[in-house]
Amino acid sequence: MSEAAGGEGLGAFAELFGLAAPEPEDHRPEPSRRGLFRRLRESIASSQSQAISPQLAGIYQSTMVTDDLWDDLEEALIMADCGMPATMDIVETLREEAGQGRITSGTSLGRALTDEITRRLSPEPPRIALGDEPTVILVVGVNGSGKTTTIGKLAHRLTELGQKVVIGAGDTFRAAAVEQLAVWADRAGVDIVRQGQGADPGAVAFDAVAAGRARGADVVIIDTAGRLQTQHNLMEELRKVHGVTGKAMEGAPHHVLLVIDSTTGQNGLSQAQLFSQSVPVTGLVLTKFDGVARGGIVLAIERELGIPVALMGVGEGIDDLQPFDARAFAEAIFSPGSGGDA
Ligand SMILES: Nc1nc2c(ncn2[C@@H]2O[C@H](COP(=O)(O)OP(=O)(O)O)[C@@H](O)[C@H]2O)c(=O)[nH]1
Ligand SMILES: [Mg+2]
Repeated sequence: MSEAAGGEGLGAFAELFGLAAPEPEDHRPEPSRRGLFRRLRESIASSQSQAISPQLAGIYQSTMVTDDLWDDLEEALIMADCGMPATMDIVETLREEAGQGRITSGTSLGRALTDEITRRLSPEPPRIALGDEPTVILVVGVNGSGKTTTIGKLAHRLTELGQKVVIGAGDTFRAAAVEQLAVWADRAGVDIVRQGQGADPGAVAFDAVAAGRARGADVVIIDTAGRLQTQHNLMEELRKVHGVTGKAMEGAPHHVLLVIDSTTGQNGLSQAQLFSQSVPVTGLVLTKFDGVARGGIVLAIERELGIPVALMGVGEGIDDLQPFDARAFAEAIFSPGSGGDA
């Protein structure tokens, strides 16, 4: 069982969903943001030390603002997958701050960098507000990005918060996908609505919403396929599922979460562009952050498409999902020592 077992971090979830935070059963204090930062850092330290570490060391050891310092910063941002345009924006902003005398060393540059990334990623805190009727969440993303796993983790957290959850097995393309979701439903202790392999995913989504309403569910989460014969077919199918969901209940889906795997790097931006052309993506889930600690792609996505990050996957366990915290994210990637040796 992971460190986070037993409801740790529930307060942040309650906030994300606009729910009242539950009384902690064992009276352990909620972990602070520092605690979240530390855990993120621990989970990524080894993988990151191979990546951005030399640049970060270069930055934080610098006692003056030199050309080398700006080069290190630029490289660190590129290696963290922020993409060229976002990197250039950030460097320019920080150069202006340096010009105004607010950045005088590597350490103050590091602090300004974290502030700048936080500012860019959270103009306002992301919310997945829940209403009176079931709130319907459609989960989309390429195959293997972590959709099914995220749905299992999310169902678990919502259940812990006293919400009744129904999940719909809308990935009917692969038989194993329904089974995998059923295992997660079982673990989280929630109902699953499913049909056989090859069933119409729209029909499954419709049934899931109908079942959610009939059973008085608070949240209905719908899984989808991430791969079909062609990209065009996949996008058409998602558009259909989205439309059918709206027929089952006016206003649904209320949220469309796009799952992005941190390890896919720059490709995440094209994925976000592609998916948001077929469905209105309302939030991102950045998965597998534990593996690479890059994930700067969310800066590129925020810059190009204005889609905020809602959740972050930090492992394969049921508790390894956290509401996104821009500052903890920025610090986990760019703080001194986050590379292990700086
Ligand atoms: N390390 C790590 N692995 C993850 C995370 N999220 C998902 N995975 C793994 O990624 C693989 C694909 O996940 P899955 O949910 O099946 O992806 P889907 O095809 O989008 O439904 C599985 O082996 C998951 O255990 C995460 O946050 N961290
Ligand atoms: Mg899946």
